[in-house]
Amino acid sequence: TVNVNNLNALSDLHKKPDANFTYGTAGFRMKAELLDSVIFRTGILAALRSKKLDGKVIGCMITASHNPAEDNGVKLVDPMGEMLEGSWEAHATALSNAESNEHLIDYIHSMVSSLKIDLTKPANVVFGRDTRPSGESLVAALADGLKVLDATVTDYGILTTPQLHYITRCLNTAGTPEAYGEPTAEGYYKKLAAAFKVLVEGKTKLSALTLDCANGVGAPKFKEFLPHLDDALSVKIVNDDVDNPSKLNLNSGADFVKTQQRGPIGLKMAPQERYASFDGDADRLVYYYQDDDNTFKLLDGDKIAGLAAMYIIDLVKAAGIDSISVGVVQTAYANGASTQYLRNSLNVPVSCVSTGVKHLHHEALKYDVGVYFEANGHGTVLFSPSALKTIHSTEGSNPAQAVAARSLRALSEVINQTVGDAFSDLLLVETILTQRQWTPKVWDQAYTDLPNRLVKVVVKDRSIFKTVDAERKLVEPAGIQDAIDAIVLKFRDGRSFVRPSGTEDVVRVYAEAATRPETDELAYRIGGLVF
Ligand code: NG1
Ligand code: ZN
Repeated sequence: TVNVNNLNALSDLHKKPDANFTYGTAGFRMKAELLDSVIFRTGILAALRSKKLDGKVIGCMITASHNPAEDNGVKLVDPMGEMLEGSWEAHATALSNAESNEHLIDYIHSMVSSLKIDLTKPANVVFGRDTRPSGESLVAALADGLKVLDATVTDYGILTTPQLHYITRCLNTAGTPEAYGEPTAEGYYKKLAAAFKVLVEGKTKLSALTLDCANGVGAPKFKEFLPHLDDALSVKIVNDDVDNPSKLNLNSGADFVKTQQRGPIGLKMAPQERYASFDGDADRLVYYYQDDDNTFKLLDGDKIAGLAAMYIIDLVKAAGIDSISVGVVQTAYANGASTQYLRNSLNVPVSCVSTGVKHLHHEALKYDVGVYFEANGHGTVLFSPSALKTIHSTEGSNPAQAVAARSLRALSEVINQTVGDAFSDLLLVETILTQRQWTPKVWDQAYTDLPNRLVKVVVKDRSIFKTVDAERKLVEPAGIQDAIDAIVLKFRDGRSFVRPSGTEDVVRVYAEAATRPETDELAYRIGGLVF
């Protein structure tokens, strides 16, 4: 059983405030001052998870991503670098809400017996954090939680979220045929850089990319990374001020650019140049440029997915291995024009799943090569074991096939297989643009986005909103969906859906239609149904 005295003493240092917590799609996330007890208990959970999995290494990332500087959060990473298994989210929530040390111990014991956790097994946990100042004391709370069950821990300091996912997978696969790389930031840089150099070898280098790091962890980490590229890529970093914590994500970063549909404040854009933004923990990426008539053009997660799918389909054909199935996974927030492009121009199967990366990741595993992106720029490409086997065993029967097969191998190395990764995705996009010698405008010409509008509606109780069909239909409150359908019918290319947010206390209304005025009117009318 658990050493109760030890737990009491440690838990008394991290008393639960009067609040209710939920481990949601983004883990726990809130004002940092509320998080101390939550993170302490997440440490206990991480150790239990490791023991349950026979001592496999569990990752723990302290970050609040694109949220304001005063927020923070925590997410657990399972052994292969994926998100915490869904069924454990409820345990995370229950532990965080236990009202007393006694309740906490009772819950731990109930987990131990119902999940058959052998407490004599070792627990191994690694953790990292973003640049938020609150991270330091929260790491101490986490370390205390890990002491409760005598976990062996390694503090990796400041990292991007995808780096921690990568390291977790490396540690758990070391010495096996699935070995993923050296379990350090340095190892990560080396792996990505080596693959990228193969992909752009012999091609004319593009003009410099301007990269907005949202004044977050992406800035120091991308600066560490650049020398590994040996000048294969020119990047000009902006918004790299991590010494002024209040600037984090402020008027900058991928979320700002995507939701505001404009460049970060203070960035002077020149026509036809390439720009990109990371979010605050460098797992999201969006690109953008300014057209000749000075209009702002966004190349979001949907555009990245389209570009990646197009390129991979071509490579697979060029390598003579088009038995490999390529599929794309989106959510309902994907622009309708992107879905049309994928289905009708690329002839690639497209699935739609609920919001949240774990759903996309899960669905993408069904394809030999599964491309998944949320419109907000979070996504990656997964290569199945059988696809990897084919790619590695293909030599090609002529030089062109051999080159394509080599590119596919390098692509599977440059792309982070654990989670959406802004560094990896940036290298993926730069690879394709370099290979094709494309400007952002040429990339953008694949299809034209339908005008769209995303609105937040504050309601009394968002829990009464229940959806089905990958969140595209409301079943409760009764009657609203019929009203939505009736309105949508009146709009050309109209599409709209309503769902409760998993991360904010709001209901989101999404609308798209043939023109901007029609889209705005559609969003307004649907919003009126919910309000
Ligand atoms: P919610 O708040 O459930 O809509 C948001 C994003 C998701 C995902 C999560 C996790 C939109 C519309 N929603 O979810 O895509 O990124 O946050 O961070 O962008
Ligand atoms: Zn993020």
